[in-house]
Amino acid sequence: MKSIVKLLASTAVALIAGMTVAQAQQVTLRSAEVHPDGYPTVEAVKYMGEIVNRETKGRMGIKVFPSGQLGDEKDTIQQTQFGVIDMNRISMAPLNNIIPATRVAALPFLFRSVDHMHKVMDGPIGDEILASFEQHGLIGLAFYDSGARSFYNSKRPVKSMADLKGMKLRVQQSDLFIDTVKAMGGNPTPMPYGEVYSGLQTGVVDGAENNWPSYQSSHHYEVAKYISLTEHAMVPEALVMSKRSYDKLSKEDQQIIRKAAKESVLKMRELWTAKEKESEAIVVKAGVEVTKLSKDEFEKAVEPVYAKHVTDAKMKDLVARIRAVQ
Ligand code: BDP
Repeated sequence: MKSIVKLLASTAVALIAGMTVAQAQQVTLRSAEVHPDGYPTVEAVKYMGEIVNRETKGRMGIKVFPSGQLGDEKDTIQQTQFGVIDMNRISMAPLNNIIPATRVAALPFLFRSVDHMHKVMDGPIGDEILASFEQHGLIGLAFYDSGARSFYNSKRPVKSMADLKGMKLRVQQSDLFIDTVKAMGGNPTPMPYGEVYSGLQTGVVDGAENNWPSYQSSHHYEVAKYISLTEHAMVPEALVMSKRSYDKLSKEDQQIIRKAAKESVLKMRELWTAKEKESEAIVVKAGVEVTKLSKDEFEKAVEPVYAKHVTDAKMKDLVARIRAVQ
């Protein structure tokens, strides 16, 4: 009996000692990312980490795990909800099946221009969408730029919708995207980003769709040299934190995180604008064939996607308000 008491007492002492050490220790938030080092989103989150580090006098930092080291987006989103991963920079498309409000950002041809998208996402509508993440275990911190997405493939130049007919096209893991590609006549194949290069190379898929920086940095252009500027979707990136990790922080540290995330948006914008131009130049120099085409028939073809996905009053209202933003 005596020895048990002794053991318990010593364990308690060890625990308390451990706690003090832990409190003094630096907290490092692990952040998931599918893009490689140097990609604008990676650098923007690192930049946010520097601000957090400075503001907390070294108590807290962020470590970005690039190139899908922590898994593909669908998996890491779940792990972020569980608190296994603290932060995540993801496209809003793989959030579509989890958080209804994110669907508006992936609706084809909803944003009229990058300017329109910025006005919406930087304003109250963007804040409202970010706030809706919380009931799904995620804290929406900020949106990052992601340009416009266009189709590319290994088969032929796509000059009109007829050329897309029957093509096996990789899409992000989002039902909305599956329906969008179907509506345009393609044959959608959902697949994690990290598998697309080999999918294109081996012919599992004929094509995919993405923005210039992803097309270039993923090397997809090497195995799918025909790109058509359909610019059918402008899906901003979302920077999120696990609600479980967030709730462990003091109110003061939570504010530091929120503010640093917003500050990194400006940095991201600068990096993005430069990278878009650079990536386009790299792929053109490498010999990809760029096709400009009229978007009218594509826009018309996706009308049923709205009929299917913008059904409840809340979504209808959100879409109407987005369209009204000048
Ligand atoms: C890129 C996004 C990235 C997505 C990828 C994709 O930045 O988050 O994983 O598209 O298509 O534009 O999966």
